[in-house]
Amino acid sequence: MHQTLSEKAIEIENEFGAHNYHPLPVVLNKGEGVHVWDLEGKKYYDFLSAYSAVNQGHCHPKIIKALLDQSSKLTLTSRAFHNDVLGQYEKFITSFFGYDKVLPMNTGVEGGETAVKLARKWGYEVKKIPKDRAKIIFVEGNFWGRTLGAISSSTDPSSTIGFGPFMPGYEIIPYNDIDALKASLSDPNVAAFMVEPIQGEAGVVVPDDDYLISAYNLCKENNVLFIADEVQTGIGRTGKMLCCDHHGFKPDILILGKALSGGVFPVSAILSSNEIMLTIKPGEHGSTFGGNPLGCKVAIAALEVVRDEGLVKNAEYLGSIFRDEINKYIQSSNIAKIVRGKGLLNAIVINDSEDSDTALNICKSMCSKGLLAKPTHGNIIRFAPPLIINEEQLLSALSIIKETLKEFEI
Ligand code: IF1
Repeated sequence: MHQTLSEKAIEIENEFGAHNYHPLPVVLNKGEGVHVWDLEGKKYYDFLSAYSAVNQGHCHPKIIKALLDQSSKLTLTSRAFHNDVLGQYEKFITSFFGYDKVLPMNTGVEGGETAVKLARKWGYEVKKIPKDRAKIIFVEGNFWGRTLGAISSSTDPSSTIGFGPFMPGYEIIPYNDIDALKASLSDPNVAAFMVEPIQGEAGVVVPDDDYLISAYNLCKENNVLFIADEVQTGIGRTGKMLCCDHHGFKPDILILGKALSGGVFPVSAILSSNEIMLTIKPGEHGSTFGGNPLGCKVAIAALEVVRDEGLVKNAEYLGSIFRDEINKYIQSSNIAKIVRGKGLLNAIVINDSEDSDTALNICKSMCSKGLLAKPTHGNIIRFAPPLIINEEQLLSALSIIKETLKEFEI
């Protein structure tokens, strides 16, 4: 029986790869700007952006140039020695975000792990919390990766079942509930509160306008560090450089990842003050690739693209068009219930139960019409195109989305 190139590629993956994902049956082999192409040459709008890692668009020429130039010079020294790029990058990124110091890592979850270790260290050395008693407060619905440290704070059974036992010293409270946070902070052993300013995986859950600033102020009042996980919301995605910028405060510890490299190379970073960052002494934390010259050059280029191409403003402007258009559609729809988000991080909640496959079928239908998106948590579809998208492309993508929703109207 004739197999397409994509079917053949999927078969090979099934045969030789772990089955830890269930992707849409599309095999991509080219990416440029807001578009990706599959093996059969079909062109798609990418409305997932590798979960906000390609904010700058696929294969951005300036970032690729930085990658190519550096990759033929020096890619990795380890931190056993210095290299001539790391200091440049550290100076650039600390000034870009307004922090004293950066600790360079690779993946987002390593960023989270580093933030938790840093907060604990600060708790013992500065706040004088008794040895091994430090607590970190997390919120229900959080997602910061797949390590044991990360899933220990998860309330999602698919992240936790079968992977115990878990990390001690964590407390989980409801999201968007200031009273619950206030109660948890009465414990003098709390070192930090770690939270996503908008919960990505939970389904682009946007808290009340005053939640984050109130939480930040409560942390200050209780000598607790506020850790913002901006791995998905950061770097322009929500229409501000950082999502916390919508709320007028700077987190004590900032975690960045994903778009920090424009999707070209794994780069993550933890930014903080001297007082906090210097509690970690030489040899107490790091990684083989953390701060490698290749990733640093790519990250500088990736941040310059966001700044120089006005991607933050573009996300703000086009995101409001996206939500306005979908809200208009919702007025006369019984399949689309809610649209929510900030900037170009949005989601549509489908009027069906979490375990229905309506959202997945809508995504499959949009895929056939040339738009890629993926449901999260059953009945929620996330829409997050690269921030370089223009108004004409957004409107054309919106017509695909609305045309597809119409097919599913009851
Ligand atoms: C997968 C989810 C998104 C993140 C936040 C830290 C990390 C992530 C807010 C860890 C990573 C990725 C992981 C990826 C899919 C994607 C995802 F669906 F899994 F939950 F975006 F919502 N903080 N999110 O969103 O960063 O270690 O992955 O670099 O696991 O399939 P990482």
